[in-house]
Amino acid sequence: MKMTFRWYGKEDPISLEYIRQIPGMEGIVSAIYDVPVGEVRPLEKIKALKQEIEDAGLVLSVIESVPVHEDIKLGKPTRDKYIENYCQTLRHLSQCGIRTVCYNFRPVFDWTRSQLDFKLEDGSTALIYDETDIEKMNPLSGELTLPGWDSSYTKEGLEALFNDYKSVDEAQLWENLTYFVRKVMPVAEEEDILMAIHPDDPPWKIFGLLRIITNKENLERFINIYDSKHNGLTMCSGSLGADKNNDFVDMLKYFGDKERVNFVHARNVKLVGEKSFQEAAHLSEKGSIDMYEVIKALHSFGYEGPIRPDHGRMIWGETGKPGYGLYDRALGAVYLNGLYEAITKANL
Ligand code: CS2
Ligand code: MN
Repeated sequence: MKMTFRWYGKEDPISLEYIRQIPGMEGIVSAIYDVPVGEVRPLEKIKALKQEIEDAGLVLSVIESVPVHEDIKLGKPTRDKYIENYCQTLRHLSQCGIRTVCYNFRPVFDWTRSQLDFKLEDGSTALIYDETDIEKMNPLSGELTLPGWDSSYTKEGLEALFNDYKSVDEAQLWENLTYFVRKVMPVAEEEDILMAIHPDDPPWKIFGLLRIITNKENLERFINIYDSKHNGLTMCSGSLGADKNNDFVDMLKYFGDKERVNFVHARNVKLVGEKSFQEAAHLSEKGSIDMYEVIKALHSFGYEGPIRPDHGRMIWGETGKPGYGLYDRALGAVYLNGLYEAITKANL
């Protein structure tokens, strides 16, 4: 496996120089952030990003994400134009040597949490999801902003979008995903890009909005839409592992053996209720995910692709983007690499 770190570009308070100083760090996961969803990511911008990262002694390993326009998820007639733009972006990325692209297919919101600075017993803070708090929230109030929310939506824009989704049921959302996958994957194959859909985070319906990339059965249904290793998965332990019915390690082995694991996110979560969880340090004993078993699974199918520590806590007084500080994610990266070294040597 190749250890990578998410970096939010020039806006990120963490410098590439610091990231490079994390022992065992090989690559960067980033994106073109200043182009609207649905538009082509221009070649020049990708080249500049790649250059900046290489100048710092790292490589640009993964683009996370190339976001999917809502019209595609809604199956609107305008989707063809946006799908063509998506394919053009893939061609540009390939020209720059990018081989892995992460994306998601979630209506309206990316990841959702109820609190950003929940104090854990050791004084660090973490993101949490509390079912009761979420139920009290009104996403259409026009006041709510949480990480993972697209703050560019106006109140009216959000209302219109919620309305549009009223006519899309689960079968229709699958159909819209199928349409997208069948158009995009031939291009990904031609351009030698491994696509990696990210599971829904959390993996259940939220604010009445459908979520379909949620469990083993649905991941299986997804990979069967298009039979190619290019149509693969981001196995995110914290997203899938938030549902107690998901056996993440079993899923990892299952899809790894089928050569569909194209990217891995390692995040630990502590399940504290039916649909409530706290994000935790990466160590197995701190959460509900056994990281030793996760890395052992990756080792068992000879995973050579990128992995990154997903969210971390805020520790040592650090402030910044919730979930994306330097220190705890760096500790996570080193821990994961340590597990990998130990498992590799034990098997020799
Ligand atoms: C990520 C997701 O920050 C995170 O939790 O795992 O936001 C992920 O980047 C996107 O859903 C991928 O499209
Ligand atoms: Mn993730």
